[in-house]
Amino acid sequence: MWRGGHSLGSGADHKTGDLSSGIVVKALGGHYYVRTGNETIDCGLRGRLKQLRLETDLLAVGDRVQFRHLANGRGIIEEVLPRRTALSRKTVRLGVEAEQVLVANPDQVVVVFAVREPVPRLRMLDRFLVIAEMNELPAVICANKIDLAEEGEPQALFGVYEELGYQVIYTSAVTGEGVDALRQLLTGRLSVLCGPSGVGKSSLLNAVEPGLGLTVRETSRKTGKGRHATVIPEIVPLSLGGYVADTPGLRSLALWDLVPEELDAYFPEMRPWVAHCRYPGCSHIHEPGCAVKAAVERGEISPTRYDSYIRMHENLAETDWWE
Ligand SMILES: Nc1nc2c(ncn2[C@@H]2O[C@H](COP(=O)(O)OP(=O)(O)OP(=O)(O)O)[C@@H](O)[C@H]2O)c(=O)[nH]1
Ligand SMILES: [Mg+2]
Ligand SMILES: [Zn+2]
Repeated sequence: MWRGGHSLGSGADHKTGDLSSGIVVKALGGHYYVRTGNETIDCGLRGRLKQLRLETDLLAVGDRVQFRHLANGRGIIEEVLPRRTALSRKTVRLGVEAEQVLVANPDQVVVVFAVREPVPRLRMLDRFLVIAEMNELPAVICANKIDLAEEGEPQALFGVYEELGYQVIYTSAVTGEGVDALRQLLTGRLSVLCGPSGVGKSSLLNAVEPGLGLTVRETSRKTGKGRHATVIPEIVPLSLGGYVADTPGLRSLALWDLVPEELDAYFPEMRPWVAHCRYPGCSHIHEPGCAVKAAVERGEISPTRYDSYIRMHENLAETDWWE
């Protein structure tokens, strides 16, 4: 696993013409801000790299690059290293199916939900988990605002996910409980933080790293429609090593490229059963002899998770079912 950016690059003592390696932390209008050591260099892209690539994005935040230092303090990217992982969605470019990369090389997705305020919509959590599964990224759940909950309430809400094998950490940005565990989880990794508005993502990052100074909402309000950022513009370096993409953008990551027939593959608890259904291509909704439904009836699959599956299956034809 790639760990942080501390050992990368030569720091401030580089000479013009030297090659350094680094990671793209921000991409804006043809400028790529590359983190190397403890500095960030404004880089352009070598012309030969600019050839239109239809099948995937040329560069995204999280990409590791080799760049050359220029006399004016800027840099020029000479090479983009192969991506290890990606959080991406399918799109179509000039009639060709293509990949839009939201973050390159993430190590994990951290899905943040509040125990209360706002009331957790676990179906939305299930969608985030499906996105992580689709992208073959490990997902960790962070249940925040435990200071607002009754004794045992957080576990009652999120325990089912622990049983599924997902790591769940219980936190409060107010009391600081669980913040060490979150810090440990984020250190040395590139994490994509996602979750509904107002659950405390920015507050948690500020608690993990005082001085980060991310904007925290005074009161949580509903996100206006029309805010549909599909690219993640920036990843934030952590002083302990590691990077975090704190993004509202995932909300708009509709799963329109997922076909209903594939959905069962992204519910880990269903995987062992699908081969035992009577009919191949069973939707696990109305067919007789369905091993998944039988497992639900025996209590081996959570009824709420199964309900999420059914809703997602029904809604997959719709293009914008995030909000
Ligand atoms: N009681 C309590 N309040 C919290 C906690 N974490 C955050 N808050 C409050 O919840 C509100 C929203 O926090 P933010 O950190 O802005 O939430 P966010 O997830 O970054 O929201 P967006 O940026 O809109 O996606 C603020 O009023 C915070 O002070 C917590 O652990 N406990
Ligand atoms: Mg925020
Ligand atoms: Zn079935």
